[in-house]
Amino acid sequence: MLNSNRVNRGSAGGSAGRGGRSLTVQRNALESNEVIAKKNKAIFGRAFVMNFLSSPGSGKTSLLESIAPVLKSEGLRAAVIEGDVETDLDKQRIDNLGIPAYQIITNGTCHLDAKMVNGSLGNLDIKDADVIFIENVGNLVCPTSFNLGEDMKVVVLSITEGDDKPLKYPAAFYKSKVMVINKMDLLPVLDSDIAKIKENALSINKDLIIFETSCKKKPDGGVGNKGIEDLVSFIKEKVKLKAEEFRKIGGNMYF
Ligand SMILES: Nc1nc2c(ncn2[C@@H]2O[C@H](COP(=O)(O)OP(=O)(O)O)[C@@H](O)[C@H]2O)c(=O)[nH]1
Ligand SMILES: [Mg+2]
Repeated sequence: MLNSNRVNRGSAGGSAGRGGRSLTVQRNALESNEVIAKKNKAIFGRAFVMNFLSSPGSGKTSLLESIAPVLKSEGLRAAVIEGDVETDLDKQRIDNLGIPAYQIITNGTCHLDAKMVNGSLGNLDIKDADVIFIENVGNLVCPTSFNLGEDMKVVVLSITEGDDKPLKYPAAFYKSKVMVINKMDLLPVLDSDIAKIKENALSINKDLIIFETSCKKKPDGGVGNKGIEDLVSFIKEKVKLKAEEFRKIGGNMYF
């Protein structure tokens, strides 16, 4: 069914020769990215690392604002690496939570790569971090190609975006372990078909773990809802498992 929706746009490389050269350059870039990603993984150590992907505005930063303070209140240490093409506005939001954050400004590049993240690690105190969140640049295409050394990619899709997006941007859903369906509070005023979003996403990746969240603040300022609570529990469990695994192998596995 998926193939019938695909449009064949031919080679992006022009002539076969130029296309071949460009593919070689791309492959080399991805191979050297893998080498640095492995180094990042070693530096991350026992911290559990989540790489958040989504379209701009799906709620990546809002999710971090909802989750990180809860983790902090439960004694877990979080750190955030922000990726943005132009500004440090998202870092400012994380700073307001009193959580260590570093902003990578890509100057127009549409994704984070392992080298950019590696460069950030000397500027962010992650020595005692239990969990590190990476907010990637907002789009569902380029960030999917780059391993940053994370433990998992998390794709965020807000219900305003349409149930066809998993089919249109399959790599983001195929490469992620978790999908967060955000802005669930808007359901009463939208025609979003949550069952269809899930069906489409699971047709791309049958193992996706799905959370339904709302980051909308309550009158008391809190954002507690079952989706956020479930996501926090999931992260806590992963933090625990990663630390155990790290202890078991004496911290040497990734070197
Ligand atoms: N109603 C509603 N608005 C949300 C929710 N999550 C985020 N937003 C709003 O969506 C906009 C974009 O959110 P942001 O976290 O900056 O998205 P990002 O670009 O993915 O980091 C902001 O105005 C948020 O307040 C949600 O769950 N419900
Ligand atoms: Mg953001």
